[in-house]
Amino acid sequence: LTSTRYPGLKRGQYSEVTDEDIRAFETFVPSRVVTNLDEILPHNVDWLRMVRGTSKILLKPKTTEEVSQILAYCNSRRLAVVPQGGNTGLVGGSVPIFDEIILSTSLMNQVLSFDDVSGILVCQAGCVLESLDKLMEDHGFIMPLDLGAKGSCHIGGNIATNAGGLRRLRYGSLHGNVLGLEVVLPDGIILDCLSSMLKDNTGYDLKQLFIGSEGHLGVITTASILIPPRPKAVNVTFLGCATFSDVLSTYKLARSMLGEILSAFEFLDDFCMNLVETKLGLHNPISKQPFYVLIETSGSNSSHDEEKLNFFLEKLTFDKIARDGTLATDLSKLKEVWDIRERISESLTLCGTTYKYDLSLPLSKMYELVSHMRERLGDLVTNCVGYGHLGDCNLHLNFTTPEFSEQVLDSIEPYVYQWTAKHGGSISAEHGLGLKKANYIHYSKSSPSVDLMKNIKQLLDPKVTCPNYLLASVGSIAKHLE
Ligand code: FAD
Ligand code: 2HG
Ligand code: ZN
Repeated sequence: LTSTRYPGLKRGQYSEVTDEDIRAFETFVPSRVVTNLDEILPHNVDWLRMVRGTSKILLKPKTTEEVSQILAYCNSRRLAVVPQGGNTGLVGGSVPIFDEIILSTSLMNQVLSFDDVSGILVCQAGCVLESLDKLMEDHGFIMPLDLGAKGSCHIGGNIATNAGGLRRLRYGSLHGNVLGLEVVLPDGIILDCLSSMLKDNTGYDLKQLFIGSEGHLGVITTASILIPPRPKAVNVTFLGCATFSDVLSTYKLARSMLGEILSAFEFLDDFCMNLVETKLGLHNPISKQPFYVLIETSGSNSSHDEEKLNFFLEKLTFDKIARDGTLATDLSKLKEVWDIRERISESLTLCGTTYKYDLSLPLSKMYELVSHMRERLGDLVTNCVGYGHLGDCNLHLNFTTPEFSEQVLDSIEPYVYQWTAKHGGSISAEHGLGLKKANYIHYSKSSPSVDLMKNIKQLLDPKVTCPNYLLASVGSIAKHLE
């Protein structure tokens, strides 16, 4: 079966779900086998509404043992499976392409333990990030990651994509914060790497393989995470700059003058600001400028932090690096400013089709690409915007057109990837490969690296049949190109 929706994509040699299979699933997850197509629909379509599968079955396990039974059965029957968390992924990896079984972690939402001395949280994969953060707040702690999709994304999905987000600058990546994982392998075996110890150098650190593996190698069922104490003083300053070079000078100064209290450094261009103003009705708290910078500080002593911030702001103004700015200290103003940054993706979805690029680039080259693409595409696109996690060297470059255009896509890809590779960047900084980027991995990884990834997939999921193993998920899934 070749898909007319995705030319070139062909369903693999997998079985189709029969009534007998449904009866078997009913014994594993009683009353949690969904076959009603209306109920399945939101799980078949991705957040960007660009990738749509045709799955007719959704399974909602509650326990690791249930996941294990499901995967062991699917493996023996050669049924394809796609693991799904909050379905907020941006690269088309969280939904089926054909009729894969959707395994949702939405009912795996139990917090198993939290130790407020060590700060170690153990929870199931389906816990929603924002709920975990609220719970941690009650204990005086903070989740080490935060992102615009916090209200829907699951911690298992965050770990499976190694999500970066808005706090990575301060707390580092999930490769460091995740202490242990429990994972169910494609054949149903439960791999217990659920250590809650800070140090463990006995053999290979296997859990790392699953962080950022996008559901290719197994289903993450439980995680143990090191949670930092919640900072007592949080301030946000929102600044306007005339040039991108001034944005970079602001960053350099912020690192030297704010030091250990700097917890986020985000930027957006005025094209983004126009979108959040016109599409979402958000309010720009400062005068119009070509670039905006959001700087967050988090510390333990508010007067000490404010003093540092004031010196920093004075210097920026004196040196004419920033043209305007505002300081937010109370919660509602903090949220107002963060909304401007966090809701850019949402505003883009209201413009028609979005073409998304999530790139790591040297800071000196970051905005050059945006300007260059704006010139290259001209009137072909309605919007060409640049924003992102500047403190992580991570640019989000987005384009929109009223409707999908093959011509626009061909003018962007693979050009953007070639440009990125030429400057030593990464073609996917934090969103992963999913369906959309998998064929471009060679721009960021060497052939021996890709071959080793394929061998690892083959080892863990020997029944996989597709030639492009990186498009394959758990249980010999059918997402592949031929
Ligand atoms: P899903 O979208 O359901 O799945 C993502 C991938 O992980 C899929 O390949 C899926 O098969 C796999 N998967 C899910 N759960 C499991 C599991 N338990 N075991 C194995 N595999 C699994 N990302 C960033 O890095 N930084 C950001 O700042 C950021 N901001 C965002 C803002 C918005 C508004 C949106 C919509 C997305 C944003 N993202 C960001 C994308 C990001 O990847 C996701 O939001 C999040 O990490 C995915 O979690 P999820 O539970 O929705 O996973
Ligand atoms: C963000 O940082 C997310 O806002 C989404 O990673 C980026 O939509 C995007 O391009
Ligand atoms: Zn991001």
